[in-house]
Amino acid sequence: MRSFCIIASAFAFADCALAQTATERVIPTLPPQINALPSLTPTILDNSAPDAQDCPGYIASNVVENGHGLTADLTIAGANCQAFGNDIADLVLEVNYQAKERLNVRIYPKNIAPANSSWFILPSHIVDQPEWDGKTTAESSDLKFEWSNDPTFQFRVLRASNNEELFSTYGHVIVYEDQFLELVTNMVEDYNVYGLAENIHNFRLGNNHTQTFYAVDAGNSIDRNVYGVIPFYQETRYHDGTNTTSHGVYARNAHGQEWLLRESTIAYRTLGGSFDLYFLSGQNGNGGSSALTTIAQFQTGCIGTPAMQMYWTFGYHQARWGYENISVSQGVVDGYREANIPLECFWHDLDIYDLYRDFTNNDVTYPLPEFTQWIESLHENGQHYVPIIDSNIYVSNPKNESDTYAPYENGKNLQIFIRDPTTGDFYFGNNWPGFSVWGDWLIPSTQEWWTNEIVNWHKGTPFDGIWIDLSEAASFCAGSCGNGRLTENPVHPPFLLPGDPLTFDFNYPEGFNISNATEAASAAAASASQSSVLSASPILPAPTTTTQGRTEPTPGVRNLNYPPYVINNVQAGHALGKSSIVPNATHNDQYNTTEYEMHNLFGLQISNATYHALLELFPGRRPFTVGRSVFAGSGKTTSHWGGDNTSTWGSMFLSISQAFTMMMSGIPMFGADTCGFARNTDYQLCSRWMELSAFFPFYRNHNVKATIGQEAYRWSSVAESARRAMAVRYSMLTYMYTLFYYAHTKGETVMRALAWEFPNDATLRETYNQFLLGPSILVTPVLVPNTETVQGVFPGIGEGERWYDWYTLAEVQAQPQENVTLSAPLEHINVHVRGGSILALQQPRLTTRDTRNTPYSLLVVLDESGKAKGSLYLDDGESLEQNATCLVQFSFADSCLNFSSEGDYHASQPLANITITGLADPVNGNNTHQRRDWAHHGGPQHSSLQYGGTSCDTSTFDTSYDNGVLKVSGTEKYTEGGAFQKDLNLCFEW
Ligand code: MIG
Repeated sequence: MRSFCIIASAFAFADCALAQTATERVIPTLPPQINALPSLTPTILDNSAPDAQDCPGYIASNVVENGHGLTADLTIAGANCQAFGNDIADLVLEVNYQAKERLNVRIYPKNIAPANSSWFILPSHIVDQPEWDGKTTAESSDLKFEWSNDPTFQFRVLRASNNEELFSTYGHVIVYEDQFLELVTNMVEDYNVYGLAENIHNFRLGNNHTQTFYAVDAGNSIDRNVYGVIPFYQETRYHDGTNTTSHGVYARNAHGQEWLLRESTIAYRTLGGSFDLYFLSGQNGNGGSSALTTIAQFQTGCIGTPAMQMYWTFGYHQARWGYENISVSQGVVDGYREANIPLECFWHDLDIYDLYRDFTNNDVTYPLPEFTQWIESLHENGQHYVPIIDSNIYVSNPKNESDTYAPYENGKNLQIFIRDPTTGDFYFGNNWPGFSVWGDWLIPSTQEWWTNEIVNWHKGTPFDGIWIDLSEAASFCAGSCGNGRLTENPVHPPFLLPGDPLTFDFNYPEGFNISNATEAASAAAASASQSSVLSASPILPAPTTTTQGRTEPTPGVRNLNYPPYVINNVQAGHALGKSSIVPNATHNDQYNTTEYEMHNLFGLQISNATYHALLELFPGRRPFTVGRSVFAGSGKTTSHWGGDNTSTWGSMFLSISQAFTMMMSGIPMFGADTCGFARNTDYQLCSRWMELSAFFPFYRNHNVKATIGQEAYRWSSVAESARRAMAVRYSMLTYMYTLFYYAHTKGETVMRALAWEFPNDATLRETYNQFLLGPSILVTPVLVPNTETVQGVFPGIGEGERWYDWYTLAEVQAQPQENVTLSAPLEHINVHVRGGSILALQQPRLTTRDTRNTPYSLLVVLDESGKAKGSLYLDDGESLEQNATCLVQFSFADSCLNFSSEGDYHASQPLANITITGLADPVNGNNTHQRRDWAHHGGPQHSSLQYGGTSCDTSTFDTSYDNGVLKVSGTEKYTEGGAFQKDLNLCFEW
């Protein structure tokens, strides 16, 4: 199979895929040359490449201090070195103590011709540019900037309180060329750096990793560049188990770039722009610093906090590429209903379109008005609908009057597409529909056009949100390959695509040969025979490539398509123009900004435009848009999915660290294609993955064409896993929603690494086989096949932490750092609740709407001193601006439960019952607390309830006590006006 992998340019599925079905696509086919580009050696692998550190560096002069920082001139300290571009002799340095916790260092060219400004300056209207708060001074800052001219300009950033060096270019030169910037910081030994999203890599990035940033349409690109670019890292330093410190660095630059994490340094290299560095102290009010504070500072101070999502979006989503028609789609909806598995939202992929053209409907398979009615039937059942929109727009055949495609014609009239510099006409790339153009988001009328298309399309396809795909932006050919060929549309690229003949995917997850030996054998045979048919008569020839090394910088010339520094782009051949709009394509703004500057921003811009279109369509309602390519700040408007992963155990595992990077990047509405996108899944992997993703904010099962179906009801074990995991998820939807409220208002994280919650435990610094949801829920998924147990740690044990099994409420017995073996039958995911938490729960139903209408219950989980607290945020679940909200604070101490709320939002569901666990003495360590010997009495003797200040009769309560767990029901009677309408005080006497 591997030898026929000629799909690799568009689909870096390690093995190519797919379909026995006949293609719907029409020849002509583009010639192979149209996809062929020279194959380049990435500079990091090129031993003959110049070392930019041999450049002369700069000398600072004219230093002017202004109380909140300084400005200076930087002048090149020797001859131009032309390492990977043309040196810029005169630079400006600006240092600003922008806020107590944030220091900014900017270095940019002194003389920028207006027409060239986009080479160097990233506009603040596209990506937020943090500025001085107007009050912080050098003295009041958490941080301290120091510099020296000896031997050339170098700087460092210290923590003011103890002079801890956080960042230092001492001993390294600054390199500033028109296509290459470099600075190098010294790192502490065995440093712990996290973030640099998006990546599919270990959580702790390690001391020997290169993170390349260039938005790319490539599946499962482990350790390489991915769809998103968020140049921010957080560093943790352990100090013998106490007072762990943290700080962060954000480099506001959208160019192609690389971060070279090496043993004692990190080198930061970009293909342009400026140095615009933000150092975050990570310090909270107490002078200590933490990862969570650093991440919050990045969001609140630099990029903006994430959008609040509609309540229903936290329900379960089913997508797939290959739902052929309405009745197949309805079959999926029915399948879920019949299996009693919640289905909140149904998603359609390209299948709904006529010839893959955005905003159309396929007359045969998805005809209107039946299709409209079908979507409305979902709405009637409390379900939702989200379709895909591709980033590229089909170009009408100019010679065929019956082929006028309105979205293109409308955009053409407005002249709003990206241009080909060689012809001055639009840039005609290629994607699913054939020759395609792309909206130029730098001009305002592009938004009007996009809004208009989306609003019109909604009339027949009444969606609730939009899925934006291919926003890197992806093109199947290199360059403006439609030049002179537009009459050939629609056209197929010179390689097989998923769904083409002889592309059925016969790959299964690791371990399938053990769990399903017979099927594995027949899949291997079928795969071999497909391969031999394909090799006997190749459908399409493989493109040929030539080899070319790095380009030499030419004085006065910027080589956009082949910059002298070659980043380690994951695309075969590494060229920037591979599978994307080429860098020299131009925009229609006054500077004719090129894609070279804009490439990494396309995804951010199209998602923003979609957000605004949805606001027009649904005024006042929170837009739901899920995008593939993201940049720093995308979370303010969009959600994100992990892209084309594979149906493998490894891919499932890495989805957790990928999620952590998104939590760090202010894009918490994140989830991976559950059960895996490329390749076939199997019952074990899909069971485990349905369980795992139930604890990710965005919970969607999605699958490629030409593989077996993987809806949760297709295997009894997967169905059972899904029902059980979703029951847990839907019970705690208000908790997830409350976490989002704190993400939106304070930059708190939703999923959390154990290391973030337990910062002094250095043994957790690499851990991502377990994670927390907020501070209170610990998830320990099974990540390998053929097992019924799982190992996990229970952080904090021995230091006063208590953990309880979600299902039994029994306290976990473990030693400090012990890797505890837990029972994990296939349908079970281990979930534990942290002592000290109070969660408001509801009863799981098939939709979030119905779940939201069930009575509340409270789960009180005691810490070692018999206390707990929690909060609950409520609103209408939909409005961008809320008329009324409600924030409830819960606490339990001294045998009394209290809550009170603020705000006018009224949730009418009563409080049905209360469960308190942890009333027995802690099972771990030697913490026997005298004051809790009441727990041995076999339950409370009395209880007293004050609700809204009025004493209530508790004799009708139904109370049970068993082994530390007290259950009280019968509270409905007093709370039928809405559980949290009045303050509650419930005390027990033993
Ligand atoms: O060229 O729309 O990541 O989720 O199913 C592939 C088809 C285009 C890539 C997306 C994937 C989607 C697929 N798309």
